[in-house]
Amino acid sequence: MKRFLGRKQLLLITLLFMLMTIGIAHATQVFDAKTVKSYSSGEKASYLAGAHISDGLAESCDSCHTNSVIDDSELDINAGCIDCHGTLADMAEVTNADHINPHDSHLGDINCTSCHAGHEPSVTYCSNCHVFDGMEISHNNGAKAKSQLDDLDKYAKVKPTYTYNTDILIVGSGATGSTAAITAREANPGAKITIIEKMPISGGNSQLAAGGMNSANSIFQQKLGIKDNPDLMFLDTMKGGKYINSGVLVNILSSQSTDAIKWLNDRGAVMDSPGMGGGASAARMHGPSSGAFAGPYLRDFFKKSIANHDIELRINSKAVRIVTDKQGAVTGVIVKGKHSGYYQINAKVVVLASGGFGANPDFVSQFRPELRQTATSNQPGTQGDGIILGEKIGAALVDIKEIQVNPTLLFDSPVIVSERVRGAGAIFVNRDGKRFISELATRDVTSATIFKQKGASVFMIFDQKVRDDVKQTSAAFELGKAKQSSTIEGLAKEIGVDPATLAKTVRDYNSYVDKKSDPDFGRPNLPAKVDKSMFYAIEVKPAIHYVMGGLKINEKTQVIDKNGNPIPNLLAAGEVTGGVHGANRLGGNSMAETIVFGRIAGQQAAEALKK
Ligand code: MEZ
Repeated sequence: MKRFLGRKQLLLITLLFMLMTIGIAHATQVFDAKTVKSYSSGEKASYLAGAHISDGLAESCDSCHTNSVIDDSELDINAGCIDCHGTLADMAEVTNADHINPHDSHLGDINCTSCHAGHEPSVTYCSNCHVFDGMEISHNNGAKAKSQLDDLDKYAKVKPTYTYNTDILIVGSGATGSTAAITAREANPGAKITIIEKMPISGGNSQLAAGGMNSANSIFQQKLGIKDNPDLMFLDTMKGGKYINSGVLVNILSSQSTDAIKWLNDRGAVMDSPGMGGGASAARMHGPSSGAFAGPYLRDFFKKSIANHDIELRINSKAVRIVTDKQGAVTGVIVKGKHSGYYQINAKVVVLASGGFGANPDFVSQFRPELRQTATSNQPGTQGDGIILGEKIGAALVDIKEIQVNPTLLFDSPVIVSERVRGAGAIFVNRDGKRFISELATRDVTSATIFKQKGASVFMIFDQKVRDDVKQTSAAFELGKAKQSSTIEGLAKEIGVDPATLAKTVRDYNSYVDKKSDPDFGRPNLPAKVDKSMFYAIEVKPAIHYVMGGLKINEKTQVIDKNGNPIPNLLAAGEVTGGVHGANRLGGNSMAETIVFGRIAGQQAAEALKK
């Protein structure tokens, strides 16, 4: 045999044989008495593995782990869950709930293990936003995800145990990272493109977007005869940002926004319904006309596109350090895989698309201490990792103190009631039953004014027409947080304000709609009276929604260092960067930024491979 096989081959065969033996032993091993005992009583019995063992549903580790090596994707374990319990859609039929069905949600088709953990208490992604009464999923009692904030310093010295090579590495799987990946793939069909996502679910923060994406002079505005142009969007954005934005970046945003919506449309994501947003001179916030929320709609589109474009997506994979060579050029990233541990991904170019830090109270309160206790609309992964990682290798930061507080978080819930609802005709009233601002003022002004109202929360009042026209009120109804009545006076009683005052407020407002002018607060659009029964009220309060600051980039999305030079091989786009929105972002400009700058980053990454 030695004559035919070299030393290496022999070693390989021996290794394979050993692995097979271990595999067989593993496959046939049933739980020993100690394991059964430890998982059958006490805390462990309530974890999924424990519950399965003590209920006699699992005979051995193999009942759940069909593969002895657990991959970060957790696909093998999930195949096991599906084998016994059916798909997510099957489970949705079983858990068909009154209000919210956790198995049929805006998060789309996700792994069972995104919410259910085997050997520790489950921390469901969705319980960060929702409270499911009586939900016992082995067993978290509604626990929120732990803050992902861990001092990235502790990773400074970790040693990767193996390396992996790719051409373009994208950190973050939201709209920006996905757009960059697809653009790079279209520009370079042969490149290896990898996206890493630290959360168990892809889609980032942008998958929670409700309202839509700004685009000036879009194909859809043209069809509807809406007069708008990029210059107007530029002026609105600069004014909204209090003129501290980078004019160069805003010019790119507005001038390329027209094509960005067409880019999506040409690939099957149709954002054909423009609505009005705060601080905008035209209805340019585009969402799908089906009324679907823009974020989940685009997330589904991106998920499919990523799969169809042969782009590798690694979930449960957190970037913990950017690797540079002696000249300071980026050569890759150290990753902490949930199961695979620390390893290094070498890449010719790295794109940071990892979002902001709105869910990180420690980060936020460094700059705005008064916001420490303020709620957030952000998903729990929005911790500022990319900003910290970039800064550690010398990236400059801009506008880092500029944190956006969105005025309309649904009370006692992290769901934003979209600006489109006000754009379609909802009005604000305070506890005195009076309007107190133009409903389409910019977010900074509106939030500051709401903080000054009694109770620091207010009501959005609207009628059946608005409810039918914009679906973005639906979360309030699904969560049981909307009040309703067939009369304005009845609604006033529901929310505890004086009926006669609220009736006068609505009467006055309706007369302004007739006159097309709001003498009280100068609201720029008065689309419809509040006069079609039923009438509704939703209590809202301000919440941290977005961070305007981040890594400094140039017009090519190259990350700029503290000396003003591009850091070689490092690009960034989206909320991880600063400069586009200045001191205050206009609603709809974030989605526009993800597509516009995601495309530039993708083109630049593909370009970099040619060098
Ligand atoms: O861009 C946003 O944050 C946005 C449009 C939010 C919303 O009100 O829907």
